[in-house]
Formats: sequence, C-alpha cells, structure tokens
Amino acid sequence: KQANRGTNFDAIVAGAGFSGLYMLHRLREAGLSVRVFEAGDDIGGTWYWNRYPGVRCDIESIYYNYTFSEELLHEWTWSSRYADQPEILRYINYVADKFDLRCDIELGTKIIAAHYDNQTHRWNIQTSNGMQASAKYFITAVGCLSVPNMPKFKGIDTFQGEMYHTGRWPHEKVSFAGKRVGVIGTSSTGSQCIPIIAQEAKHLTIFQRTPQYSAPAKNHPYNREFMRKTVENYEEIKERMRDSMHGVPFHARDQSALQDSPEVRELVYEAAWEDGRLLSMLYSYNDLLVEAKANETITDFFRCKIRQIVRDPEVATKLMPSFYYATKRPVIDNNYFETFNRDNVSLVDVRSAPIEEITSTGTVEAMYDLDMIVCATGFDAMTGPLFKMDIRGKSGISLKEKWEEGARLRTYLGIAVADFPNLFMITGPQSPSVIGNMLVSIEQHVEWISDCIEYLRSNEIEALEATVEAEEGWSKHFQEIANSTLVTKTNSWYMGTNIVGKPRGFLAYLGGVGNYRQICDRIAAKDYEGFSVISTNEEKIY
Ligand code: NA7
Repeated sequence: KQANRGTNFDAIVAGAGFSGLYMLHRLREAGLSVRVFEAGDDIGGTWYWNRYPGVRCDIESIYYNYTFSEELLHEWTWSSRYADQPEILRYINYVADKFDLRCDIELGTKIIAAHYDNQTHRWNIQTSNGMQASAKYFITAVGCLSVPNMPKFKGIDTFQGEMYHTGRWPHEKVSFAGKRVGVIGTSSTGSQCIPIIAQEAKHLTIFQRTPQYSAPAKNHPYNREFMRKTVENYEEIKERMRDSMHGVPFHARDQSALQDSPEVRELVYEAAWEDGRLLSMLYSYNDLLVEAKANETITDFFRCKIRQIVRDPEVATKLMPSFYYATKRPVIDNNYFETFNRDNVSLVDVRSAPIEEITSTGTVEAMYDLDMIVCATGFDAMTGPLFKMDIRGKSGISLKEKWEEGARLRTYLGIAVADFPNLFMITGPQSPSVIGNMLVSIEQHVEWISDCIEYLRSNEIEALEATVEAEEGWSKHFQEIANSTLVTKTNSWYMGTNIVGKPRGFLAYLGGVGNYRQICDRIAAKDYEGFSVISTNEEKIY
C-alpha cells in the first residue's frame, strides 16, 4: 500500500501497540485515511518497552493474540504456555508485515497535543518533532501501563552505578555478573525479574514495600498437537473468551468458599496452585473478591505455602502478604519464593523503614552498597498515558483538568468523554481491559469504534459526543460495581494510589468483559444511545 503522506486524515491514532495496529487495519479496510503516531522507535508498545529479564505475559499465549483473522491464527504457533517478550514482539511484527501496516505509522513521534476545533469539527494534532496534522477522529491507543513510575527518592540523580526502570529497559544486554544489584518492587514485574537477576548477580538485595501473593505459573512448551487442536476449536474458545469475566475461556466455580470444609478447600486451592493460570486461584470459588471471610481462606493458604517454600522463618515472615487476595492483579511466577533461599539474596522491608535517600554508592537508610538499581516500581496506570498529551475538547478544557476537577473520573463506557467529540479511547479508564486479558478488550473496542465510525459516515454525521447524563450514568454504575467488591479496600495501581497526588479511585470496570460487551452492543443497536450528534448538513444537535 502507498503511505499516506499528507497532513489531513480521516483518523489519527496515538500508539502502535496491539490496539493501535488493529485500529489502523480496521479503519484502512473501511477505506479511511489513517495515520498512526508512535513514540517508540519501533512498533510493539508494551512489548517494545518492557525488555527486562524474565518478562513474560501472564495470560496464556493461545488466548493473548488477535482473533480477527483466521488465517493469522492458522499461521502463527506459540512455543510455550506463557510467551516471553521477544516472542510476543516477533508476533506483533509478523502481524504488521502481514497486513502491511508500517507505511501508515510515524515512528519516534509523540503526540504532545490534540485540540478539537469547533469550527471544522476536526482534531488538530501536534507532535514532539514539530509536525502538525488534523483528523476527524482522534483515537488513543496509548496502552494502560506505558508511563513508568520512577520514584523520586532524594539524591537519586547522584547514584554513580547503573539505574534502570523495567518499563524502559535498554536494548543492549545488561550484565549482572559480579555486581551488587538492588531491585525495588515485588509485584508482577519484580517477581519476574528477581529470580533471573539472582542467578547472575554477585548479590541481590530486594527492597519490598508490600509482600505479594504469587502462585507458580507452571510454564511449559506447547506441542504441535496441542496447538493444532487449539486452532481447530478456536471459534468456540473465542466465544467463551468474549463471554467471560476476564477475557479467558474459564469462569469461577459456582460455589462459596465458605460452603466447603477446610479440608475440601485445601484440596481445591492445592489443585488451583498446581494449575498455574493467572486466575486459577481466584476462580476456586465465586465469592473470593466480594466476601472478606471467603478471601481470608485463600490468603491463609498462600501464607502456608510461603512458609513451606522459604526456609528462613524470619524471611518467610517478611514475605507474608496481608491485603485481600486479587484486589491487586494476581501474580504468577517462576521460582519467586524459592529465590529467597539463595545465599546471594537478601530481603529488606521498606514498609517499616522506607527508602529515604539514594546516595552516590547505593541506597537508603541503613546503607546498602549497590552497583545497580533496578526499579520495578510500576506505572502511572490508565490516565497517565492520556495525560501525557494535552487533549482539549470543545470548551477548551483538557481531559486532565476535567478529571482532576473534584477528583472525579468520568467517561462513557471508558471509550468516550462528554465535551470531547469524536475522541475514542481504546481500553480507556472505566473500561474492563486491565482486569484480565487485554487482547479481548482491545479487539472489542477496536471493532466497536470502527463500527461506530462506519455508522457516522453512512449517516452523514459530522461529530458524535457522549452526553453528560450518559457519562454520569456510566460512572455511577461503574462505581457501584467497584464498591460491591473488596478491591477498593486495597491500595494499588488499580486505585491510583501508587502515584503521589493521583486521586484515589478505581480505574477499571469490574462488571466483566462479557457483560460489558453486551452493554456496548446494546448502545450501538439503539443508534448510539447516550451520544449526541452533529449532522454534516445542518449543525443540528439532537
Ligand atoms: P506494580 O504492580 O505497580 O508494582 C510496583 C512495585 O513497586 C510494588 O511492589 C510497589 O510497592 C513497589 N514500589 C513502588 N514505588 C515504591 C517506592 N517508592 N518504594 C518502594 N517500593 C515501591 O507494577 P508492576 O510493574 O509490577 O506490574 C504492573 C502490571 O504490569 C501488572 O499488574 C500486570 O498487569 C503487568 P507497593 O505495592 O506499592 O507497596
């Protein structure tokens, strides 16, 4: 295909990860001119940036892929249950080549501002390298976990050794050999890189603020026969994923944890522990995320496991988590707790004695001499990537200003925002995406948005905007569901509490991806109920 070289497009997409690439493909197939701007020097988004040792997806690879092309499903083979970053990035590149996507992507180009023009009903875009462009539709595909959270410790700039954030890992190989390494952070990312770094480093010091529940991932290679059968049954698998709570083709056992005897519960949890899927433990019973008493039964099980695995009782005690299980994203690992049995690994509790300062030779309070610090300290999730762009709607107010006013996030379906016509957010805040398999949510949003744009074009509608009432309704429903669970009781990136100054509030829709899809489809079927429109011919809002 010929690259689209002008500056006026039908649609501009921010980001060339899984969501931006599929959006480009869909809109181009529908005959639109599209330009994608990508901050990275290559495509891949999350899988371009996160190259730290041990990085893998926590969703099984056969479910963490596109499902829109049967041909693609037949062509691609995953090598193991949990694909590592290089394999996922190879897949993304394969898709980009297969569908000839690169010619419409501007790499190394950040969108810094997107302003809606009330006269032309178009979005004017500015990029970091001085480019200007405009489009009728502005679609954000910026990911949910793409702005690293780099803690601002006093003296951090004076550290003389190597310092990395896992979400901005260098492309060159980083050697740990002979080095005294410190890792800050013990969640999904920390638990992946810690066992690998420990194997090579002279000494590894782990700075832990909140101990985590983690279960073994039981990763293993896939064989050909398994892949063949999976692809053969993919239509059914796809339906089950789309209809599910978290975007995987399984659901929780339809029983309360409190109905089983402790002995039976033990067997149930043991089987889930052996199973190794991200949600196996949570799906043991149907009330673990809503009933505090039920949740306690599973946290007891985890604490017992940690005591069994970790030989030093003092270290094991430091590793005991106490928040409600799965109120943070569950963690699965390869030898995480076992790593604490190594002689070259030590654990420092920074909850009781927080990191105060980093000096030229290492960190902290009690002085630890380090050659390298690895920050596995997470991300400014969901709203962070959107706020990196100055997005201003009809009235000139920015998205940041709107959501910071009264510290109240408001969207319609997590896709649209009142006062921001023709702005579509893929996996935006208040949508389900991050609670499970991102790929199912990404495909659903991309397809819903492209259907919506087709509807606008065929009905000669210039602009579509969520109404304030629809937005209020969705935000209320969103909040009620979050409040009916235990999630709001725990501080986490889901709650925005990992970022200093960020308003506390749950960020993702917890009603389930299947229910959510039905709601979105119903709204579309009712001629986009909850949106107001401006028609092409007369400026009539109805
Ligand atoms: P997370 O889940 O946000 O974890 C970040 C970790 O870093 C967590 O253990 C934090 O402790 C710790 N942290 C953050 N700031 C500090 C400071 N200042 N001092 C000490 N420790 C700190 O990020 P991940 O990258 O692991 O995972 C993000 C998602 O990526 C994950 O949910 C999957 O979806 C994939 P805290 O718990 O805040 O006390």
